[in-house]
Amino acid sequence: MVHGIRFVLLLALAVFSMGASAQVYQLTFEGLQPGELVQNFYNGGTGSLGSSGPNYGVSFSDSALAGVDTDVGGNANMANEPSPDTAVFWTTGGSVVMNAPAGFSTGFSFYYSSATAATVTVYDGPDATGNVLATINLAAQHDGNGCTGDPTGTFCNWTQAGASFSGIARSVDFSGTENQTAYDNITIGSATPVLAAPPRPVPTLSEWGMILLSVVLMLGFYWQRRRSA
Ligand SMILES: [Ca+2]
Ligand SMILES: [Ca+2]
Ligand SMILES: [Ca+2]
Repeated sequence: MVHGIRFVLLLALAVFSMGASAQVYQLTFEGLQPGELVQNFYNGGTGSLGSSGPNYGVSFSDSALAGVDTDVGGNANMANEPSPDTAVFWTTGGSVVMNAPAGFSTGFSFYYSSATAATVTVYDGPDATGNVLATINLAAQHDGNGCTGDPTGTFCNWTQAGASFSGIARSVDFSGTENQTAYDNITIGSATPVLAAPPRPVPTLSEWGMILLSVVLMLGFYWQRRRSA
């Protein structure tokens, strides 16, 4: 029995020492004001109008701005956003780049609504440079499936898309046409978008190791008490 416990303990320590980072973050863009540039809203700073969100170490190039549903007094002609009532889009600059200097692994995903075909590209370098880790091609679908909703909005059909990749990603290029593509529930670290809001980080391998270690220690004490009873 003691040998068995020792083995599981060593296993837990091995998992603990791997220490891989696999946190999942979801960007819902809620909290930004209509037309506010996202900028450092998710980077420990603020958007262009002073709004601040959780610090995920993620920033956006200057043209990225918040679209808030016109049904709630905003600036965006949309409906059925996966997290109401704010999404991200842009009106100048051709595309938007998201930078995550600390890097992320495993996968990348989001919901989108687009009147044109678009492509999202994940890179291992900053500012859409370095190796391409994943390419996600998107079809136009913004008013598809006969969608209606909340109560108005032409960009009413939202589809989830994403990709798994190996390596460490540091930037993402969102293409599409200005004013024709919107993104929401951008999920860092997962090939499928996380729906829970607010986002909760999933336990990392090292955290799983700690959980396993705790269970093993509790079982160990239990067995010892039984044997000495
Ligand atoms: Ca809405
Ligand atoms: Ca609407
Ligand atoms: Ca949202």
